[in-house]
Amino acid sequence: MGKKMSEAAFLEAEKYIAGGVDSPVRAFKAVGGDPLFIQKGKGSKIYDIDGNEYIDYVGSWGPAILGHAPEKVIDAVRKVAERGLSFGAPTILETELARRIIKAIPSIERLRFVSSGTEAAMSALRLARGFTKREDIVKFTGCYHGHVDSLLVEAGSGAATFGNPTSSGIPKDFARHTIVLPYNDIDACQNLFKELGETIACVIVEPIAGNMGTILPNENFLSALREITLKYGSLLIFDEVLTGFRITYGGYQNLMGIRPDITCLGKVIGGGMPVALYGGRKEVMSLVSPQGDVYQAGTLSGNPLAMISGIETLDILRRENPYLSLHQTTEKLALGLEEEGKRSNLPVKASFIGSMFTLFFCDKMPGNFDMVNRCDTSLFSMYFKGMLKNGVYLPPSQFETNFLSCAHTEDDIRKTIDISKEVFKDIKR
Ligand code: HOZ
Repeated sequence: MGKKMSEAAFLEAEKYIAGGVDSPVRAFKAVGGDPLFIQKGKGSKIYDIDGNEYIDYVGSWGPAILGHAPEKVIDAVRKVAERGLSFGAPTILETELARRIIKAIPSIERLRFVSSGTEAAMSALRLARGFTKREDIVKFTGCYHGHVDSLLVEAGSGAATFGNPTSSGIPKDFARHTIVLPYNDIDACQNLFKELGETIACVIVEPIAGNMGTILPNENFLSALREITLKYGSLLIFDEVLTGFRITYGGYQNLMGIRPDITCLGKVIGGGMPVALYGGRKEVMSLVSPQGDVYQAGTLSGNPLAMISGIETLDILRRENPYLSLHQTTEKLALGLEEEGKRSNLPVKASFIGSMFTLFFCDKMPGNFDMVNRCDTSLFSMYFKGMLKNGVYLPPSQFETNFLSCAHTEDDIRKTIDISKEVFKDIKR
């Protein structure tokens, strides 16, 4: 597969853009090689500027649940664009999208749209601190909630990929109030609350961790977090930026029957446009400015193009309810890959739920960040490169989640498994 144009484009980009990319996970630093420059996408495929076609499992890191360039969404965005791109004043579209989300997720009674998951998490923390008048926050190792200073501590995603789970440039004082616990470790959480419960404003968690690869919560982990936070008057924040409208129509919390106090959403709710939100109980959300004194704002928040893209995406998902079928397709793919890996005597473990999956190069299925860190990233790199060479675009890191879309076909799945089979054979342990 020729990559000359992408290579040249990257050299040019590096002259102007820090590291040549606008988000670190796009670079192929962890796996070696240069990133592809994408020309277009359609359905389950993306095409680079050299004209190569790839089956895409990055899906824009989560938003592309309908596949690339879904006609109805594109048409709707085009129509709204003709009326103007941004007004910095309310439009009815914001209410339309908000109504759909509130109807789908019972714990959200009021919400505020922002433009990225980072903003959503940052604002949710501020709100939790404003509401409880407490300062400490609890997060879990390997969970990633965007690049907020106080949350970029022992974080997953690009931070973990590049071996800097705690970023430099964050004053110690900013992270002083961040307490980090192992994911899935409820005893650690209980012990912490016994000691410091009265000072903790909130616990923030990805209910399914997706930024250290896909790691499922142990049974009772999330319900125990709910119980503990209620007992001590702390707020529970579910970061469902990855899982919102991805696992079911609503949040993963719908399936668990848990009501967090605040939820962060992003990705799917914007259908590929920059949209995120934080929302929760009326009583808590009423503190947000201008009603209350917790300040948060944004020039492009609730942008009309982003709103219509979200509305159309959610309407298609509600009508078509693809979630069971997505889960079955993902299961077939993930288990198919695991089986082929094992046939080649490789230590592979497939973790999956809904349309999210990770193939870990590990002897044991990881349940937390420490275990993920014991996976063999050099085997992963070989696998990634082999797949890419044969037309399959995976997230370029062992610490990320693959996403399927409604556009992935039986043929895509079969091809991906067949290609993997050959790639696994070539991987030398
Ligand atoms: N949460 C996404 C990756 N895990 C973010 C994508 C990015 O950092 O660019």
